Amino acid sequence: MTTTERPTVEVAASAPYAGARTTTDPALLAWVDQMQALVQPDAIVWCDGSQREAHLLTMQLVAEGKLIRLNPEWRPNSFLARTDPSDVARVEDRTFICSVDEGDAGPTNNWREPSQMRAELAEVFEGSMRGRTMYVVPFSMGPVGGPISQLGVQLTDSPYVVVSLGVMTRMGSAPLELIEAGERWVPTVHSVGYPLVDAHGERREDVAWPCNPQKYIVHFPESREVWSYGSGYGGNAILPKKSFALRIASVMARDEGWLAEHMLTIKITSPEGRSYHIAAAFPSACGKTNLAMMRPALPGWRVETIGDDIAWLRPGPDGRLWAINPEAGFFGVAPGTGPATNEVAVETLWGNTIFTNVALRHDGDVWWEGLSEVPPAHLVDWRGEDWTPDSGRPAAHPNSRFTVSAAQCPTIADDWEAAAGVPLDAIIFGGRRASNVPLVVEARDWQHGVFIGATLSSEKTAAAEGRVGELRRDPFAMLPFCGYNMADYWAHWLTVGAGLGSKAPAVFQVNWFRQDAQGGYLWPGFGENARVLEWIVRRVERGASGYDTPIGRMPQRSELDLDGLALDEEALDELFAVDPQTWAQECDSIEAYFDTFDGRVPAALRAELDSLRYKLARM
Ligand code: GTP
Ligand code: SPV
Ligand code: MN
Repeated sequence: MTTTERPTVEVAASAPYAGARTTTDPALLAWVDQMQALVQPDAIVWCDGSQREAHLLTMQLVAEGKLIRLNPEWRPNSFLARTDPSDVARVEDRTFICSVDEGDAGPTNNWREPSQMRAELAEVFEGSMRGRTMYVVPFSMGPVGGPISQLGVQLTDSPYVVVSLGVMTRMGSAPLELIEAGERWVPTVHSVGYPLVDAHGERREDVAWPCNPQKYIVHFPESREVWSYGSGYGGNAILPKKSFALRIASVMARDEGWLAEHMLTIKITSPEGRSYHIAAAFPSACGKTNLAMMRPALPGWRVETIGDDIAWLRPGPDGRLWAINPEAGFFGVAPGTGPATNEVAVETLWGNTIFTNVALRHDGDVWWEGLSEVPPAHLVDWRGEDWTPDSGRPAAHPNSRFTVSAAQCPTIADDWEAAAGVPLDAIIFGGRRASNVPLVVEARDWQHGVFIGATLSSEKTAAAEGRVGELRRDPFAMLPFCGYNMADYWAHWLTVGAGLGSKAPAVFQVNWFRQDAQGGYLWPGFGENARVLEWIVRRVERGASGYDTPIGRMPQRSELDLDGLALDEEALDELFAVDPQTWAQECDSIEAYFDTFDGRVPAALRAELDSLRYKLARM
């Protein structure tokens, strides 16, 4: 039998939506066959990415009680998903990098020996889709056919994930055609780990959010594969996003001379009408979406959105660094998103949105902390329980999220889908630091910028399981996402910079989260961050000089537009304070951190540390 003659789809009586085609690609077919034999689904559906398909799957999810339709009067074509309370965030301690050599995963990743992990996976995946449909979802990260774009296929038994993939990626027939034309693609497989039929043929009822207490988010960097088991939460289950576009892509990028980064991308236009492109890396839940959708508080400035979470950067034929947003949608943090903080996001979410773990209003709309100043008197919280403002717990989960198409964003830039990307003028690193790190500082050069990125630290947020608020190193905001040895990744950044030479983007560090003695934020943040972006643009234009400090270049007071801000001198001093003593301690902690990398830290970064210590000592 030739591949084209094979039976196309086996449709289970219980599967209301059944895609109608298969593929002519022998490698893809062989892989799907092999996976089918392992996970034993009742049916296989090849997804075409059509609106009709998304509609039918959504209707199916509503019928099964897995999505709640919101009141179309307030939120047309929008839905609420409530996860199992145990499945609300990324599980970093169950995320594995299975490189052949343990040293290639490095001390910041959980390493497992590949063949041992394969054996474990074979066990948990065996029969894991019994009683369910397996969806085959071909996808493109980046515009279909673009020179920086990459292809992949996700197998999943979660229609919620399929619908999410339809928003977050370009999926279906168009990427499949490229795969059939012989383009490279990455296989990814996902199961919620809740089969409906056991090994003895015994059936059980489905639940609203199937998942498994045992979770595996597994990456094989050499063979470029992803296996995810037990979770339906976005960061664990939407595999093209963190698993492929960051963990696997970072390894591809290392091998091929590009960069896969946890960065937003914007286009910013000055009152003089000059436009620049900026990418910024902040750890999870540290303000990327907000900066990407900023409405500048400074008159005459305009920010347009290109991406809010991931950027792929590649040196272009002109010697500059070009960026694309590989995603097609936003999987953004809901809490804190409101008219006063991120009005653009609020406008983006008018309809066609999937909300996960937010609260439900009695009028059938959604609510979360920060959407309005005064909470509604009565809500159904993210667990489906009654809630009032004095319940003493948040109504929406702190990591509740929205999934929405980027095209729906009112500030989306006209070049956001430019296949070759946009040329970067500046790169920003940031994090949540209650103390020590100033509002803004410019790196002296690329190498110093890599040092700043490598030593980035931030207080932990609800985006991952674990204790919130704890300070940890999060180099390049990539701690949970770098698919290889972090020290080798720093070396790769140095190599890319050497290739760019004088055409490399300028590098900056920002901190919106510095606190006063009472624990209040010193800086108003959000749209007011435009004042910092203005200085960054002026530095790129060589219109501001700043002044040198041991940790980099900071703005002269006169160079920062603080008009109309209620900031006293004391707060300003604190925002830019560089204390030689606490910085000396910071240096000790950096050295101890570098020492965990088994001699792999590039000498250039050790030299940066030495030079920082020298300058601090002479302050
Ligand atoms: P991921 O999607 O997890 O990668 O997060 P992100 O980096 O896109 O974070 P996001 O922009 O969603 O912001 C996370 C939280 O930080 C939200 O609750 C925001 O309201 C808050 N936040 C964002 N920008 C600022 C700021 O400038 N100042 C303050 N104080 N809070 C901010
Ligand atoms: C993050 O945690 O950095 C996110 C959300 O962007 S998730 O896709 O869940 O990882
Ligand atoms: Mn993120």
